[in-house]
Amino acid sequence: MYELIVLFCLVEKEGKDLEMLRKSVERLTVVIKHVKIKANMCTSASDEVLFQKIDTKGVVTLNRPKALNALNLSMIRKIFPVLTEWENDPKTKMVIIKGAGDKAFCAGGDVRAVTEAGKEGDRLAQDFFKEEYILNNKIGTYEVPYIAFINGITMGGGVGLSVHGAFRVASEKTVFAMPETAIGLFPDVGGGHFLPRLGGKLGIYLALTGFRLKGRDVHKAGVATHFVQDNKMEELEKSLLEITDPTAQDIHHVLDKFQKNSTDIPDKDFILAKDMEKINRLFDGKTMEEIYQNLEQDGSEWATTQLNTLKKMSPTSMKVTLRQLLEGETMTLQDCLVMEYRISQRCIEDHDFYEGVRAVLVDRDQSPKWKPAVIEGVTPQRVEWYFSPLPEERELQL
Ligand code: QUE
Repeated sequence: MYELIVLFCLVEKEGKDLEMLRKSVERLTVVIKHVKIKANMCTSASDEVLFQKIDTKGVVTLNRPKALNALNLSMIRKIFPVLTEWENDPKTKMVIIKGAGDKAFCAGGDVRAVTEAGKEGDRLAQDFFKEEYILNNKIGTYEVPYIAFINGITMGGGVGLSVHGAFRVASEKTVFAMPETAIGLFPDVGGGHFLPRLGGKLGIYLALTGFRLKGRDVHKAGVATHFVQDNKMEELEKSLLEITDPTAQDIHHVLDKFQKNSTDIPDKDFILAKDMEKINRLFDGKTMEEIYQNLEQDGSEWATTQLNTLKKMSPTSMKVTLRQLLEGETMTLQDCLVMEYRISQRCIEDHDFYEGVRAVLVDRDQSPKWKPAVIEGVTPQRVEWYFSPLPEERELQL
């Protein structure tokens, strides 16, 4: 824009005719376009993802604030090649990912679009999960320090864009959850890998109940690597971008410094500290029936509350999730994603995912009619089917 104004001034001064002006503007427009492509910058407000390369650092901004930056297939298809290009460029020393707006980092995957496609037998339902998990794996194996600013709603698909990376910075605005059992899905995007690696049975508890962690608790649970208060986030980004040729250690140092200075937000005990003994004991079961029995036998108010929460979730989702996390505990991220891709495709072939999205996100009546309606109705054979291999050519390959 500045260039255009300068050009207009020059033309005024020198009294060139209109045709020449038109040609000059045309040439300049082409030049600006090329410069933008070269700099890998997309500045149009309609772009769902923004990319900036600031000398040796890349910044990705999820840019659908009205949809809480929910991740759709076209965003995945924009992010993956840029992350790959940056990783392959030896000059890249750091990548930051953040969400536009002040509400969300990323509220999840665009599961509504996926279920609509699934009903029509559209490829999107296969492609979305496949390409999303390939992106999760890229982040999990990224060779350049990757920093996710998760200061806002971070659920499902948003967790997959952050938790496998080297650094995750939470603020008091962070709300973290893996809420998929409420929509007949399961905690995918590598949930089978990171959830069982949180302390004790915490991951199983978070996955089955969809419990929301907020602020410092996201850090205390081990989901975030750092806590920095929201009003310091901009300054944090600036400080990170100012480091010349940053190493992981330099980044650590800056994050630690900002965390130390985030004392406006009071530090309290971990919200689940008082419940961890019960979580570790009562959510320690090989089957959902065992966990239900543990909670029933305990009979405390807390246990009854948990039981009532679980009874609202998809029984199929819960059984599949429990097995996914128990198996995932000893599996690589890659093997977890292959397993999760199989499960995702079975969700598309089954009933509860459609019913859950309808009840929670479409009609919003919050009254899903699960099939089967109770855990006793979900047979071991049915669970087995969710984990069974796909035809060779449909399997996720990493
Ligand atoms: C459970 C979920 C999801 C959810 C709500 C739940 C989920 C998801 C979204 C979501 C939120 C905002 C959007 C959007 C989707 O909500 O996975 O497209 O704009 O993606 O209770 O699992």
